[in-house]
Parts: sequence; C-alpha cells; structure tokens
Amino acid sequence: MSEREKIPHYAGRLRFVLGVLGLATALLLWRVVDLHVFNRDFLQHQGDARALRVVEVPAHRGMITDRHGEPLAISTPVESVWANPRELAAARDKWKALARVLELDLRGLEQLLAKRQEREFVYLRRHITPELAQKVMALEIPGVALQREYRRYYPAGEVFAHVVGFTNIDDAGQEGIELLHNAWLKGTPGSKRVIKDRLGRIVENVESISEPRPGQDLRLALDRRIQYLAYRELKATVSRNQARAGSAVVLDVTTGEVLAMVNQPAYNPNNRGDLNSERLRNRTVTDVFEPGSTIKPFTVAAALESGKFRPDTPIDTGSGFLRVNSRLTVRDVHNYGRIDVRRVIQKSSNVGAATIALAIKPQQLWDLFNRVGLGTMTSSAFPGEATGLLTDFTRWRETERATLSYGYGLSVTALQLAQAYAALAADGRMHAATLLPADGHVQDGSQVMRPEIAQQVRAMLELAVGKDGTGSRAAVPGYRVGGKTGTARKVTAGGYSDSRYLALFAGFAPADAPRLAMVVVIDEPQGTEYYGGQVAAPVFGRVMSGALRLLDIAPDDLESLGVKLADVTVPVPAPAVPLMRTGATTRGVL
Ligand code: 59J
Repeated sequence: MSEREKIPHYAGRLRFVLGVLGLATALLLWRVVDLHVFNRDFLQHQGDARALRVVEVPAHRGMITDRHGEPLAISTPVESVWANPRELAAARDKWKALARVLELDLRGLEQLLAKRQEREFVYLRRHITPELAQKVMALEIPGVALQREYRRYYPAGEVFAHVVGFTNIDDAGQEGIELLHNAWLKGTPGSKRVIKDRLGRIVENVESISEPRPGQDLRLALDRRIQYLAYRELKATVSRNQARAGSAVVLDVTTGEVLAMVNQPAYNPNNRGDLNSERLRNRTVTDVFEPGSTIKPFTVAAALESGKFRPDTPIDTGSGFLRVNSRLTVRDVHNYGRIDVRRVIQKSSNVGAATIALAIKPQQLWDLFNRVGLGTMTSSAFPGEATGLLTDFTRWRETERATLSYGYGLSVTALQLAQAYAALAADGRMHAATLLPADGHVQDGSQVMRPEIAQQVRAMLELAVGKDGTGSRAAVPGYRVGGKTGTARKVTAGGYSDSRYLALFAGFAPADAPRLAMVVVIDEPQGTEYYGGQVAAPVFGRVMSGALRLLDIAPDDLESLGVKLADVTVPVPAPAVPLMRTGATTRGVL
C-alpha cells in the first residue's frame, strides 16, 4: 500500500477550513472599508469628542500709566503648570523629577495630589518663565500641561504702591486703582476648543469660541517725576526722624488733579511677602487726624467773611493763655501780646484763633469748614477712604468753638486738607481732588469763598513762610510760597500725649498765582526736633522746589535768588520779517 493510501483524505474538511478563512478575511476587509470609508466622519467626531476640551483664554489686563504715559502697572505673559491628578497618579516614577524641575517640595507635591486625586485640574506652579515651562514639558509626564496667564508687574515699585495697589494671582484688583478701576482694566476672557493628546498637551487649536477682549489702559493724573521726588523726600525725613509714618499729597490747584500721593511705610508690590496693614494703607485717604494749626487759615477766612474782622484787626492774646471754662485753657508756646489777625497766622497763636472764633457765630465757622470739604468724603472714591468728622455746629459749646478754631475736635484726611488748601490757592474755587487726568475738561469749580478773602488769607500764609514765620523752612528760592505749620499732640488713652506728635505743613506756590498745593504729615517724629516747622516744612520746601521746576512754572521771586530786575537782560528776538522802512505801509507785513 502506498503512503497516500494510508493517510485518509478529507477533501471536504480542507474546503471547509479554506472557506471559513476566506470568509473571515472578507469580513475583515469589509470592516476595514466600512470603518475607513463609510464611517469615517462619525468615528473622527467620536474620537475628537473624547480629546476635545474647551479651555479659557485669559484676557490681557490694561496698563496703568502716569499722566505722561509712563507705565506703572503692566501685564506680561507667563505660563502656569497644571495637572490632571488622575493621569499624573499613573506616572508616580516621574514625580521626583517633576518636583525637582518645578522647585517644589516632593512631600508637598504628594500631599497636594493626594488631596485633589478626585479632581481633573490642579495648579502645580503658577507664573513661571517660558524657559522653566519648556523644561517641565520636556519631561513628557502624562497629565501635566501648561496654561498661558498674565502676571502683573509694577515698574515703579514702592513709590506708587499705595496709589496703584495690586492684583491677586488671578489678575483681580485687590487694592488701590487696581481695585477701584478693576472693571475697566480687566477685559473679558475668551474660550477656545482644543484637542489634547494622551499627555494632556494641546496639539491642535480647533476653533476659537470667543476671542478674549483685552482690558483698557488707564492713565492717572499723577506725575511720575513729582511722585518720585515726594517719595524720596518723605522717606528720608521719616527715617531721619525715626517717625512712625508719613504722608504727602501734591495737587494741581487749577484742576484738582492729584500729581503726587505718597506714604511711609510702604511695600514692594512685586514681592508682597512682608505685607501688613501698616505698610499697606494709603494713609493720605484712609487715615484721619486732628489738623491742629493747619486749620487756622480757614478760621480766619470765616472771620473775614463775617465782616467782623479784617487782616489788621487787633487781637489781644493776653499773656499767652485764654481760660475758656473750667475744662479748657487755650495756650500759646510764646506770649505774643497784642497782635493783628495776620500775625495770629504768622506766629500760629492758638489764643488768637480761639478769640476770633468765639467772636463769630458757630454756624459761620462750620459753614466755611464744610464748604472747603473738611470732614466730608472726597469724590476720589478711593478704596478704604475715611470720611473724617466735623460735628454739627448746633451741638458745639464754647469748648468746641474754641478748640475747632485751632484744629482740635475735628478730623480730616491729608487729601481733604490738601483739597481745602487748593481751594484757598485757587481764589476760593473748589475743584474735587481726582486721581484721573482732567485733560482739558476742567470743571469751573464751585466758588466756596470770595476771591478777595482767599487772597487776604494767602498773604498771611506768605508771612508764615517768611523769615519771622513758623514755616520759614518751607521757603523755595525763586518763588513766593504760602503755608502753615502745625504741631499737634496726638490723642492717647489718657488724653493728649506729652510725647507723641503729628508734625504738619500745608501750603501752596507760587503765592502770586498758585499752581500747586501740598500737605505733609509726619507721624510721631522721635528726634529733638518735632515741630511741624522743623520736620514737615523742609519736605514741602524741597518737593515744591523740584515740582515747580519740573512743571516749568516761572519763578515769581527773582530777588530771592540775588537777581536784581535791572540785571535781567531780555534777549531781543531777530525780527521774523524785514523791518519796515519809514513810510512803508503795514500791508504785506501783517
Ligand atoms: C502743641 C496741642 C492739644 C489739644 C502743644 C504742640 C492744644 C490743645 C486741647 C504743646 C506741642 C506741645 C484741645 S508749637 O501747631 O500748640 O508747628 O512749628 O497739641 O494746644 O489745646 O508740646 N506749632 N502747636 N497744641 N494741643 N489741645 C505750635 C502749635 C501749632 C509749632 C511751633 C511751636 C500747639 C511754632 C500744640 C510749629 O501752631
């Protein structure tokens, strides 16, 4: 028997197996064609739907600038690293490298991921440089991705910190202008659909659902140069006198624009680690104080308005004290005897001011204080602004009438006081203090005092800065200056303190046609010198001197520079057109 005959031949079985294989192949081929040709769109969509995400596109926050467009707050693009904790859990072996590159504590990272393990999103580190972001992505860790954000940067640092304020890490205004004008600055975030790969990285921008609308820039009234000058002088004085704090405000009296607004202590808005309420406050608007003698010009203005007093009306300041009642005796530091109203201001006589106030109606004093905005919220709308306090005259007894006249029993902010001095400087026209530029749209301002009265009081304030006045150290070479000193004992638990003072100066320049008003407050100077005339007046003098020059305001007192008017030679400009010969007509020349 041959081999062939020995092995049974199952021809039917072979055909069957081949048939099954053939059918299977055909089915597979059909499926391939089906998926790739007939179901292509459906499947593509299903796949995309699983990898497609809608992500937010942050909007660029508007820039804050000074009046000349110098940047005070700007937003720069940065990257933030985030993770999907579930996906990242699958790559535990990479955590250590991740922590190292991100400069995070490994234990902290582990705890963070454990706490958020049910979530799909957690920030690992925000606002990092593009270089660091590249390094993180180079690790190719599943579930780790980047998000574009904006970081706020404050080029002027502590100098503008109290005015500009700052945003939080989510770009929302927290303090100052950043908070007050948040809606204007912030813009609207957009959104887009993206495809993310297995690692959560965006591989394709599919479509923009809505474009981010950038926020708008905001220009402030402040002048960076004057602000720096005021800040430098205030800081030096606070430090030299080991004072607790200090503030200064410079206003343009013709518009009410705030040109400088500074405080000590301050903070660095770019690095807010050491932030506390002492450093944070914009004291020029949040803190109130008893203005002491700086109020006297308004007492005198009310007296002049009453018609009962003139600048040369004599006042008997007696032997330096005035007993009002059993609870109050008003005292002067020196005995000035019989002086006129002008000298009451020049020498800062408390007895003189009280005598004047007791001779006029309480309502007349209250009215004037009220009209110049003392104890009334300004319209700056600054966050945290204090109202101050001026009680109603119907509740004043003799004690209040006397003490209010020299600045006790009412409280004001530095901004309010500056605004009141600006009204005096602007011939009685009151311009609301504003942090935004007037840009030619200057309101006329309400007339809160007759111009002649403002001028008479200003002349007295010039005497106070003269060589026999209390404020001689506020003088500015080349310019006539007016202003008032004040040294006010602070209220403590046991009444007025014997060791804690506020040194004050408020004034304006040039006295002839004032452009600037300024208030300086030094809180608790500790040195042997602590009078307003010694501590605050020099700050005024130095800042005003620089500001007047920066603004190109013509000197109105050349004699103080040792220049005699006869010495001044005015260069005669060359004629732009040929001089006329005698007999020529003017036609053709004009
Ligand atoms: C003073 C006050 C407190 C409150 C007095 C300052 C009163 C008063 C009760 C003694 C220091 C001091 C209502 S002084 O501002 O008169 O600025 O250059 O604090 O009088 O009655 O050891 N200022 N200051 N008074 N209180 N109550 C003068 C004066 C002022 C100066 C100097 C010397 C006070 C000329 C203040 C300055 O004009």
